[in-house]
Amino acid sequence: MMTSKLSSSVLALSTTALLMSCGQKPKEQTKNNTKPNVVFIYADDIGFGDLSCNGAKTISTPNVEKLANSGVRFTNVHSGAATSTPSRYAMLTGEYAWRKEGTGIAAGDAGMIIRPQIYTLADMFKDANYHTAAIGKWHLGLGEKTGTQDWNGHITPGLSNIGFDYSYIMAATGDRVPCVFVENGSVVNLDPNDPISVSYTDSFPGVPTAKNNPHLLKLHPTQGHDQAIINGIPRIGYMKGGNAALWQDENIADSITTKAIQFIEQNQNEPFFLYLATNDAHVPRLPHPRFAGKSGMGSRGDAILEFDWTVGQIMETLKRLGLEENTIVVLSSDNGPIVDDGYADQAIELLGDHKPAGPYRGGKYASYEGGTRVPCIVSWKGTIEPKVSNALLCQIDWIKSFASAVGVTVPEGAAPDSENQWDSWTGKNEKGREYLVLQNQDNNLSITDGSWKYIEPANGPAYNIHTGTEVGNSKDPQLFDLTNDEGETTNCALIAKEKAEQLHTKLQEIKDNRVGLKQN
Ligand code: NG6
Ligand code: CA
Repeated sequence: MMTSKLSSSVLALSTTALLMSCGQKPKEQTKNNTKPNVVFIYADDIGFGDLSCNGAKTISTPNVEKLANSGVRFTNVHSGAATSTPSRYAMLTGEYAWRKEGTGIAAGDAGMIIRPQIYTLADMFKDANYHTAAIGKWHLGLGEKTGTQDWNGHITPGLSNIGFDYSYIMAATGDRVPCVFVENGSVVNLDPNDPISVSYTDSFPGVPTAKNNPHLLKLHPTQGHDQAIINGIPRIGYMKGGNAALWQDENIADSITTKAIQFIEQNQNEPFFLYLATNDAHVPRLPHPRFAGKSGMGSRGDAILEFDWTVGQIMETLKRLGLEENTIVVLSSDNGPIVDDGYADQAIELLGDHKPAGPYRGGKYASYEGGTRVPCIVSWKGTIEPKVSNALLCQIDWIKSFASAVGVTVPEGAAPDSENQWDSWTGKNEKGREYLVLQNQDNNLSITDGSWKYIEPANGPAYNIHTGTEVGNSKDPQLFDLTNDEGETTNCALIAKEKAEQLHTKLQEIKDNRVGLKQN
């Protein structure tokens, strides 16, 4: 590593000398002290109330708390959707996922959902000469078409086609096959004599399934999760082979964190953008044994402690390398919390008084605030004043906001639903958005202006068929006065008719407004 660094700086020097000797002005070198590094730490299924900085009393997350105390802690930031794939799609593209077919929760063999021609957050950072990486959970598909990836060769298109110089990812989720890491398009540690096969339709003859072999399981499903058995854990989808490449569930956080630290170390002398998407606290929750029993809340709580540990590791690395004051750290989550998401891991039994969504109603999958109102911290030591902000903002706004911060104009039509809210993200003001449209698991929409929330009448079950948790679908319009009723207990659609009408009209307008949408 030393050698290659040395030789590249020698190369840079000699290029400069060469250009100068030819009478040309050398292109200005990008220095780390001219552009801040940007690190996104993106949790999975961690709710607003799961962190002690947001008021959790029965669990302590000191590293997140320290970060919150050093930056802006937001109380009204939303993920773009109440589940992972659409939420991540919206965040990375700046386009509401409900505008785009095929952005629902992706299978592990889904084709790449963000096609190469779409302009992404990572493309934007590349335009600003950043070195970019995605490490951790991906869940936005890989390869040309669903079910056609060559897991034993080079999987393309992939993240390098949408702006990431480096990637080390889980293709989908911890509970979906293939249970392997993919580094720059190739499965890590693959033994060519034991090739991987993946199917989301058919089981592989001779390979035991969870459904027919419950005695082989070390963790049992409560819903679904009855197909492949990997490491004794039942999963979604079937998989055969690739034994040497399988991740160890207990080591996922360590692997991801190690790769993130390496990326920071290797890029400490240039501006970098790191999208670090943790597996914590998604199911199956198997945090490293050093966290076992530490939360007193079972593996869900322990996984939250593991997430906090990851945050601590990243902050320590930035400090050790002297990058703290030149790095913006953003922390958030892809959707609201869920307690039992399909495994008998005692999350419900051991929950006690803990409120994963804090004061908000619902959680993952839902139109209610708990579905998308997620933890969010933006910290930039020495530049951003610590404070609490109640501005209404969405992760979809990061692309245009950071573009303005690093001096990039996104191409015409790109990131059509994103707003430049840089002054709100940095706590200079609390203006935030005027309106925000959100989607639940069924793509049913709601709109909020920060004070009021309107959920459009919709077909579909009121409860998630697996988890039994409410998702907000109702045939009647719903209106909540968030200022006086943050827990959305009273539907005032029939009382505050004018407000309901106004938000309904606005929602239609935003739905119809496809102006500027890029063809893709
Ligand atoms: C659901 C899974 C759930 C989780 C979710 C995606 C079942 C019964 N439930 O279908 O366990 O994987 O999909 O979560 O299979 S997300 O956070 O990635 O959107
Ligand atoms: Ca999630």
